[in-house]
Amino acid sequence: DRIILPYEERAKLAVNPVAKQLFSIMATKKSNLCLSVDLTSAVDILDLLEKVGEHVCLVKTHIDIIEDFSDNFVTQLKQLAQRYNFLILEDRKFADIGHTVSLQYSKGVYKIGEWADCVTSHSLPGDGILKALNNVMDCANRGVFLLAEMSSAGNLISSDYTEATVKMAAKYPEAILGFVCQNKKTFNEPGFIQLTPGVQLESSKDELGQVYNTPEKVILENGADVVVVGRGIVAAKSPETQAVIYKDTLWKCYMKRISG
Ligand code: S5P
Repeated sequence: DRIILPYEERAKLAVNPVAKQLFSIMATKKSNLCLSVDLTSAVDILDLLEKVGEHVCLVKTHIDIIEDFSDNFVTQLKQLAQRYNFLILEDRKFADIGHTVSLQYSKGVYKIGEWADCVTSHSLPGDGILKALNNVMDCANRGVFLLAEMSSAGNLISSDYTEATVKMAAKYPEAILGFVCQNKKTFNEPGFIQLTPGVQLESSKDELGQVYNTPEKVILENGADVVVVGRGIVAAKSPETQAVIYKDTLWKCYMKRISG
């Protein structure tokens, strides 16, 4: 059962090197917290990461919401990642035909492939999307989280879709870090990582369909390995204090889970 294995053990079972690295960073930093820095100012993002970088294993960006994007932002982001030992996930949610996705990944203003350790992708278009990413990425230091489920109310993903997504990933194991999903039954492979968003300290929802579960629920019941928190930290009065609270709470749940 993957969910009772410690991250150190799962690092050894991961095929993709970035997945190995993420498991190792979690074990070293004692943090399974992914911060979703959904802010629109580059300066604000860098300020925030200066304060909370030491507490997170992964930083998730939506690069296309930043109003003052520049290559210098990317340089500084990479420096912070190095200094605080976290990885960068660009939450691009690719969803087009393979050819278009390979261009979206490597070209344009953002040149995602140059700086993001990993990206998110939908499986909707079929396995051409993974073939494209696999071709354009260097899987020695890049990888993909595939969306197998979503957190939002009323999303159209069915259990058949989820199952087919996991099967699709099995065709490109060297490119895949794991799945964005909500349920521990989604996959068994211990070398893959379960990335779970839709988390706050109290279960609740926002006014646009987002559904929040608690750390206990997502880690102990639902099998989350890395937990994505956005507004729970970013919109707090003191994001730094709140990041520590999330980090400690999430880690305690993980420790409880692996101790059986
Ligand atoms: O199913 C999903 C998948 C993702 S990647 N539900 C999500 O909410 N996300 C992302 O996680 C979403 O795009 C956002 O960046 C983050 C959740 O942010 P929060 O502020 O609701 O915690």
